[in-house]
Amino acid sequence: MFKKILYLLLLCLSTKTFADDGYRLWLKYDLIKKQQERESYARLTKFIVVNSQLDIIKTASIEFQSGLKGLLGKSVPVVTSSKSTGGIVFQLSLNKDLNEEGYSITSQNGNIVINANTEKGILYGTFELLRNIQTGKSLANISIVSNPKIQYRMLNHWDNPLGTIERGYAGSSLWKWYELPENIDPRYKDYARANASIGINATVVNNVNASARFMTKEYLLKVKALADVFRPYGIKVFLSINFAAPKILKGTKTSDPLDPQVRAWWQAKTQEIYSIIPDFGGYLVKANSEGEPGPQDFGRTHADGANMLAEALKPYTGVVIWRAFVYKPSSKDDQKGDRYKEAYKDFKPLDGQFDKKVIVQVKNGPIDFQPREPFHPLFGAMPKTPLAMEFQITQEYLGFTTNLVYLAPLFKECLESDTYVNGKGSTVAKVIDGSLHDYQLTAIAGVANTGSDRNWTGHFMSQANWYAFGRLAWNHELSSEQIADEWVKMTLSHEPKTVKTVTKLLIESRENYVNFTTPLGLHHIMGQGIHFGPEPWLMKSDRPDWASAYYHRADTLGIGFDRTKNGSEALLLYTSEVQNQWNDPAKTPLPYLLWFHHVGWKTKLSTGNTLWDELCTRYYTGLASVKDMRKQWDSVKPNIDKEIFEDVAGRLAVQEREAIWWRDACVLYFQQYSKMPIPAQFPKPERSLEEVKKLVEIYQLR
Ligand code: BDP
Repeated sequence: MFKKILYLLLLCLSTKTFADDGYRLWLKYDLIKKQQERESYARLTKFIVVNSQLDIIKTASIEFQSGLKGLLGKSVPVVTSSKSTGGIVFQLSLNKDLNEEGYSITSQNGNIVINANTEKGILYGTFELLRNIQTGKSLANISIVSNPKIQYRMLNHWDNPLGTIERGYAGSSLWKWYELPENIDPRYKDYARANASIGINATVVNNVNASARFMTKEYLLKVKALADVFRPYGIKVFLSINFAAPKILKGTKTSDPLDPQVRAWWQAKTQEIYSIIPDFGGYLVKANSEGEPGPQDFGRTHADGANMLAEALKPYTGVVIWRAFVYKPSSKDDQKGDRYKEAYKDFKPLDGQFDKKVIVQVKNGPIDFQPREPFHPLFGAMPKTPLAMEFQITQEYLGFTTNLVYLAPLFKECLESDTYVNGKGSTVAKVIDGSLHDYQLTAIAGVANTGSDRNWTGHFMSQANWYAFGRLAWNHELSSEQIADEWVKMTLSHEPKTVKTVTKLLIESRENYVNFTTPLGLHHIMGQGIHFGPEPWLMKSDRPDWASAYYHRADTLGIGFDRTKNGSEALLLYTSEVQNQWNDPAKTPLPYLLWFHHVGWKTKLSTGNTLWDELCTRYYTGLASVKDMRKQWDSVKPNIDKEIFEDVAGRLAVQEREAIWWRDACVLYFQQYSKMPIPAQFPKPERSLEEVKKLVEIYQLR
């Protein structure tokens, strides 16, 4: 009897599938199902040769062991040398083909050798090898050489001291500031592992709208505790600073960057920081933007402010990352006023005036992380100043955590845009990886989407955006498909049809989102403040350029923002080749049309439709595509963990509701101007514009 119960219990345990809560991200290391496959990997991973005591190397070998334990179900011994074959060798030795963090993985005399110039290279190579196993690639005759194209691959956390996250939708901050430095949440380490696995090597832990308290000794000790956890994973900590910190903390009477006392304050503060965190990464600064203090408060320039901080960092390895996200309300008499041009106007004249330690961080587009933007006109315009890319991973304008939107295509679209500054092929990617202008510093930042939610990102599928950001930061030449394919295999399933279906769903998701929210180049027509849901009817705001009408300019004649020489002239900020692409409304690609032109409702487009009909078509097909996404997701149900399946399915249902909301709002609102009927093939919205407008209150979004 007892034996029987025991047998049943064992059977039960061995067949039970545990619900997956998504915590393990893409580092699941679940046992590979096919025994034959496991054995083929096991034959090549009999031992690991490690003969270094460096912390990061230790991290790599521990990760490798735990990875293989999970994937192959066996313990792999770590040895300091071996004469036998069939093992992995960590080889820290000079390799001219590799840069500081690069690695090679090759089959050599029956072993697989991970070679790198530094311990960080070994760590990244280890994760690459694991990824090869996780995604089912053969290791026989493996031959990989990989160098990161960008030096600083960073996350920017907009996390506040009291645990909230600006534009964060996945719970509260990961950092428990009050409990630090004494209490170290084990999650800090898992955060570091996840980042290291995709090559992220820097993190800014606090909001760009920065509290000065991060400069106090108390907080620096908390930050140090985080830095200590991240260091063995090759991750450096940066801090966002409040430019007025010297005055706020009562160290000086002013924060004027040319004031000797202010300069001395920053020097002393920087020295203190390095005495606490010797490998501190540096400062990230939002200045004179959206009410934040900055050098212009004292009649100084952004360069004056940045150079003061660079001077303070001079004795150390740190750098200054100065953000170009600035815009002032244009004055009433400025007929050509356009937020599009603000950063360019402020920064372009400063090219050549920044210290060598300064990087200027530019958002991908000129307005603000919209579902689609043309590339920022500063890219290519500052050959003497290293420019960093700032992408947003958190979905501030892309439906928070109820919308499945895979962002790799958005990132790639910007990176592959051609600035033409040095002729054809002068892509944004080549600007930021330094190859175009020979920048000595290179950086790329992603505004993080992580939070305290168990699955880190709220929407399970948004994990793919964190993953994609890291992979592209390492190598912007990877394709969106390739990254999606890897991610699906590592997190969801290996079953070929599932991989294909989910990859397709991811790839199409961003265009679908654009279609049901801001098709044809519409932008910034979302709910005010919250940046969620539609609000195209917003005519006035505290600032003109926060109102939707400022951007869509709908009237009885047409819709769109004329940014040509007849309008705001923003288009003139680009090279003539780029201008040629977007100058003529008849030739402007439809995704950018209303970014640059005010187009008549009845104008015929390349699709054969009038503008009005095309606009309606996009809203309706956008919704249809969400319905289709739901079907695609349902079709993979048998191969997806139940908990994850249900959660994503539920969010997709909400997304459909939101797509109807957007469609109804925009079609009904713009129809007031076009005065044209909704094309006959589409059913009319079931509610009135007034009813749709009320949803903001009903959902309590304000
Ligand atoms: C906008 C956000 C705001 C940020 C700002 C920034 O709405 O919360 O503080 O960007 O990047 O997208 O500084």
